[in-house]
Amino acid sequence: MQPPESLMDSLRTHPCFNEDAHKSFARMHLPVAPNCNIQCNYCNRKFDCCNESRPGVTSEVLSPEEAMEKIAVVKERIPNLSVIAIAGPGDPLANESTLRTIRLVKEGYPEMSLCISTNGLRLPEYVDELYSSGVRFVTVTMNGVDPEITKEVYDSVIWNGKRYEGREAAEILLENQLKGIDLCVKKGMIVKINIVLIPGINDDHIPEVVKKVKAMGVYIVNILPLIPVEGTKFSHIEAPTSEERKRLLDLCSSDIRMMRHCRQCRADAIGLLGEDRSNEFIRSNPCGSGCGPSSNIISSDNIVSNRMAIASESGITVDSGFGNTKRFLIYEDGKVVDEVHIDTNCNTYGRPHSEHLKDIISKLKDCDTVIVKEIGPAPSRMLESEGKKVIISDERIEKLLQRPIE
Ligand code: CLF
Ligand code: SF4
Repeated sequence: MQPPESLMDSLRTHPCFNEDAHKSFARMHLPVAPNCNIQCNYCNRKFDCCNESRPGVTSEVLSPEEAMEKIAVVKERIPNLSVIAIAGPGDPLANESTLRTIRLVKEGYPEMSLCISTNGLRLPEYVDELYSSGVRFVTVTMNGVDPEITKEVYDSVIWNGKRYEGREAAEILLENQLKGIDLCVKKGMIVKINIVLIPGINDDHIPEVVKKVKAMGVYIVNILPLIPVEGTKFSHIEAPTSEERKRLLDLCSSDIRMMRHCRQCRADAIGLLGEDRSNEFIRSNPCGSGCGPSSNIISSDNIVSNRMAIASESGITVDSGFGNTKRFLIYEDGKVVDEVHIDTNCNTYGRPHSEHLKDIISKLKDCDTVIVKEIGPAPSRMLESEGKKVIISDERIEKLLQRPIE
């Protein structure tokens, strides 16, 4: 189906919906949606590592406000960013923060195309709001149109506060997916269907799914190979080969436009498809698995080489005072090289505040510059007596580090 004329420009720059755009235009996923309302038998969102790339994985979950700050940083570094999307790590429509984020993005970055990827369970009730909030690209992951087949794909569905399993769960999900797709198409949104190819479960059924969604006015279909993940019901199923997937893509391409360049992105993916740069922008190293602290958001141009401790909980601005910060990010040559955590509950155990300050200072002993949002005269003197430079600032870290520290 031909998309509305008014969306042709957005389509021209969408790296997923338009293969010609995927080498020149970047997308950014905002991981603001941790909750999910169904359980797919191939999904395990507990595993979280910055080295793993697949849907459902993220290195951090952001609030809408943090997501906005992150966009500003990413936009400066990736000027060809054209799409802002919400794709998890759970289901966007099972999280209130999704719509709040979308509205903020629409207001702050009206030039961006907005995209969401959902399981479709709550799509019918959100179509109007998504549309009025500027979302024009919608992906629904739909693994079958026959509940007898899809009941094998889903462990459970939470609907109206009740948990369903088996055929009943599959019927509820399917009814909402079809209704949601229909409403989106009628609204003039561009719809993509993702189908996970699960050998032995839905492989023979996929052509029927494609025919059905084509008849409904869906623009493009994406067949993704199952990634067998540890700890899931489908961990024992072997992933389909690229030949098996290609055979299906070829078979179905006479019916509808097929996506062949999907990279099965993480929920916090950033950059061109195939060149994920999310690791550059995470605020800290949360996985502790040897990935190393991110060299994130910092440009090293014009930076005087020294070891600086910056009080920042957001990782984006200098946002905390010396005595109450939960952490210092340690920078060398403009890059994050370490992180120092401060126990801010210590005063509740009756220790004098001066002990707490001494503790912090000893943790920063090998830093020559300390940058904080605020600091009292006593700790400031203590630091200076140890030869450390104290800078008070509430600037963006990136900006701050772009000029030499005198
Ligand atoms: Fe993200 Fe998905 Fe929007 Fe693209 S990804 S929400 S449509 S902006 Fe793209 Fe990644 Fe494949 Fe998704 S390559 S997994 S299809
Ligand atoms: Fe995981 Fe997405 Fe399925 Fe939810 S809908 S269980 S997040 S794959």
